[in-house]
Amino acid sequence: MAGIDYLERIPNNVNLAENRRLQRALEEWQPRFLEWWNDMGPTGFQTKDVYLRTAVSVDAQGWAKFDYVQMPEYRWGIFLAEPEPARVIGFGDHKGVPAWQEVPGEYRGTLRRLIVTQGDTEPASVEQQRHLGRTCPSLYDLRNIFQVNVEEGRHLWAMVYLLDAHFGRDGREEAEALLQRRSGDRDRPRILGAFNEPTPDWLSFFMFAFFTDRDGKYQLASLAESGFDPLSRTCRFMLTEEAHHMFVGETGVGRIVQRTCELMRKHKTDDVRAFGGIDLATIQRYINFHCSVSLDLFGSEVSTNAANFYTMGLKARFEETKKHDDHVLKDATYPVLELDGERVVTREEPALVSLNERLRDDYIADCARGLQRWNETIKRHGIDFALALPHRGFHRAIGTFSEAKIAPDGRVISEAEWDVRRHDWLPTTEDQLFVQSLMQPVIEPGKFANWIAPPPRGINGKPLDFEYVRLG
Ligand code: BYC
Repeated sequence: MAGIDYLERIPNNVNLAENRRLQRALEEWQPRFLEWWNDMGPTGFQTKDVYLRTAVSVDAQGWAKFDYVQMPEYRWGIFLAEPEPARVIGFGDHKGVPAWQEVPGEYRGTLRRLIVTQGDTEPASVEQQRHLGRTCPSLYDLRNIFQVNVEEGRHLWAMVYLLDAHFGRDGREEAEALLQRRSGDRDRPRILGAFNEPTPDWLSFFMFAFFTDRDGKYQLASLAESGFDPLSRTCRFMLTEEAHHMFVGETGVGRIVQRTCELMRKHKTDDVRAFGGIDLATIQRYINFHCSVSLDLFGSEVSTNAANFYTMGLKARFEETKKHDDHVLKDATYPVLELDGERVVTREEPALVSLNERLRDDYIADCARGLQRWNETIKRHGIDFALALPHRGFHRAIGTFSEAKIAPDGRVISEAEWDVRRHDWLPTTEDQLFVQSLMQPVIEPGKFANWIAPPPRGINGKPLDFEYVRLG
């Protein structure tokens, strides 16, 4: 396959130079993307050198090249994973037929909608995080958030490539609209709920990278199984970048937990706020919030949309190819937790309509593994406390549980009890103000804010006091 041409305006491994129409469409979009990046990307720092990783080839050895780059100069490009020779569709009604290289006409609208929904999250997250540079806890963390931001930008490019290459004029219109919607805007919000929530502080950012980026992992993995081969290949490559975002989230929260434990031990108190730490109870409330809004991103428990995506061969289960069943699922069932009046019950539902819930199950199990690692840190410090995921019905806005009030332990409760207890379960204004008060920038190389422990090692073998962002 072609290598990546870095001399081109748009680095790519899709032979862009040979497709003039597509090249022109993307070159017309590029300045508008940069305009959006300048308006809505990270505030400040745009002319600073940041030690960034750039993809230079998609094979295992070469996709991570580290160097100082100014963010607007980042090589946002189009990279698809290597094609799998003779790939066939692995599931649904078209199981066994060669994977599509072109959009099947009858699924055009559905596929476009999926790609647009995926694409919309990428610029949204950059918008949500744009003010955080000003309050970074260290240059190491500052570099990490910018790495995440430029990669989300590249993921937007990935979806815009698909729209421009395969959806003609309406694809171009959708590519434009991706730059027009704005996170949190009342009149033209981003498509999915979690991407309209503010990310006002670094605790929220790390939680977002842990919980919401992890939805990205599961959705991208399901789309990587798609019968539409260009979507599959682009998602496969995006997943390699996504792993770093979840690393930032898990280690970010983990380092906060560690620092909190150190302060608890040192001062022999649970109330570490007086010592500039974030108490475990507050961390738990942030977990409850970010977990619940991210659970909403999987859609309704019982969804004909999800069934259609599957039977059409557009979106599969997590690790579809590793599962040992018929990959058609017409006769299968799946246990789904549902609301039955005052009770939460398990019902066997047809497997096809339960695919959102099944993906949510995989996701919850993955989140639980991360929490376990944070809890090991707490245990190592001899502290008797465990962070927990809230029940999947807690604080939901989408699906069956949105119709009731559910406590974090899974009890269906009255509105009155909810009103009294919600401040114990979700971040309060006071929590937010306290966390905000800690957000003072630390920009001296090798120094870290008091509320977060340093990481065990730097980026790409560099020391912790490396100048990850040159502010001079
Ligand atoms: N907010 O049958 P339903 C990432 C809509 S994150 C608002 O329940 P369906 C990233 C739904 O669109 C990964 N609306 O659900 C992370 C539908 O509307 P229409 C993003 C919602 O369709 C961090 C209606 O409700 N990728 O990459 O089975 C940083 C009924 O839908 C929500 C994808 O999501 C919500 N939470 O599944 C950067 C993959 N939930 O069509 C990036 C593509 C549902 O009736 N998207 N609705 O007007 C999908 O696969 C599906 O659209 C969903 C929803 C899983 C999101």
